[in-house]
Amino acid sequence: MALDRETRDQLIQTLRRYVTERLRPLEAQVAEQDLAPPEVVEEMKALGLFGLSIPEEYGGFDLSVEDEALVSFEMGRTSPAFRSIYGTNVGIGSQGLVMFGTPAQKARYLPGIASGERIISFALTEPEAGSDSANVQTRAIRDGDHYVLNGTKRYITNADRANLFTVMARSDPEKKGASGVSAFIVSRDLPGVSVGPPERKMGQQGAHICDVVFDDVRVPVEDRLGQEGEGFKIAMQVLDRGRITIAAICVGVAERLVADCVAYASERKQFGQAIANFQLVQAMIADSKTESLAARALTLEAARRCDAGEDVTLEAAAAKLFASEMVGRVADRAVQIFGGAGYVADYGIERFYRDVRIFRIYEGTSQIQQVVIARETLKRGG
Ligand code: COS
Repeated sequence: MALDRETRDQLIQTLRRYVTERLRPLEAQVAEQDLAPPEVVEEMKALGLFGLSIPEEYGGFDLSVEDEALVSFEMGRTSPAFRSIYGTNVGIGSQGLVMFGTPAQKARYLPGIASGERIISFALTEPEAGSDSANVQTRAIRDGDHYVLNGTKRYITNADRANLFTVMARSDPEKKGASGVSAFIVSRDLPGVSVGPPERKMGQQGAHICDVVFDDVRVPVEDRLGQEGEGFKIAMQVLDRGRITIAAICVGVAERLVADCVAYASERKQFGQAIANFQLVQAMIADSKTESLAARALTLEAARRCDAGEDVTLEAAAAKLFASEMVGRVADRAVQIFGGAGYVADYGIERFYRDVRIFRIYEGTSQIQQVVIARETLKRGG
């Protein structure tokens, strides 16, 4: 549902204030402690962030993809770890349920997801199924009115906080590829589900990724999403929408960094004047500004087409590819403009430089986006 202009502006203003006054001062602390304060999680619940994309009848805001992108532009203007707190609940964790769940499944799970009482993660990736996600080895073998799940999922965002997982597993071991995969909603408290410790990683401290292991986990048949064999397509459609959101976060981070560069370059003096006066510094600011505007336009175009019900596989991949590569270049220029201060930890710029690196990898690497874009372009004939 698209918000009316006034409500949308109010929401954006509220979030802008929250990011500026509340989240930005906490960035260094969250990175150091690798933990978001519990009171911030509670505030995000109160703001309704966990239910942005969940239908109103289940307690969410039911935002259009475009409005959600506008929210992500704002939430992108701080450490990406903050957005991760609710990210899987509004994004890849919940969207399979929203798009393909039965009314009974939605009624059972979505209200808790929208309120933030339940945390849901998306469990597709495995040790041997990263880019080649149709190669999932986790088994889901039918046994009466249950499926028995066995296997390991890897790098699962929010897994340590999750009490639900959207899991893609092979229900037909005879079929090697995508058509043998089904999707399930799996509760963390089922016997046989275990979660590994958070990985130590390059950036985005405060957002955790872990292994999730299924050892003879009996999942009731009524918790299968869609029909048997539809799990891969469900995952791909979830990722199409997720990629638009990742692009939007990249735009938000880029806008933040451009603003930080302008502020720093206006204050920092060399050769007797502010370095913002130097055209070689201006060139870096101009390139970053231009590219972030281009990514913003591309992201909004993909979001609007998605809202119009169009197939946006190509547009979502293009937005994600361009925006994630763009924010990498913007962060690199930010380090350059800040010079020595960009390299030391106190200014936070090197932290963003590390934080943004994952955008080119998760929810499909840049190379996978290129594959998707090329395939779709060839299919569409141009
Ligand atoms: N929407 C709907 N259906 C889709 C789809 C999409 N976006 N993408 C693929 N499908 C369908 C195909 O149409 C095909 O259906 P049919 O068999 O009925 O023709 C089926 O799914 C298999 O698709 P395809 O043959 O394209 O599968 P591939 O194994 O070649 O894989 C890529 C396609 C590489 C694009 C896919 O595996 C991918 O996106 N990988 C990256 C995964 C990823 O993002 N991982 C990050 C994990 S989440 S953090």
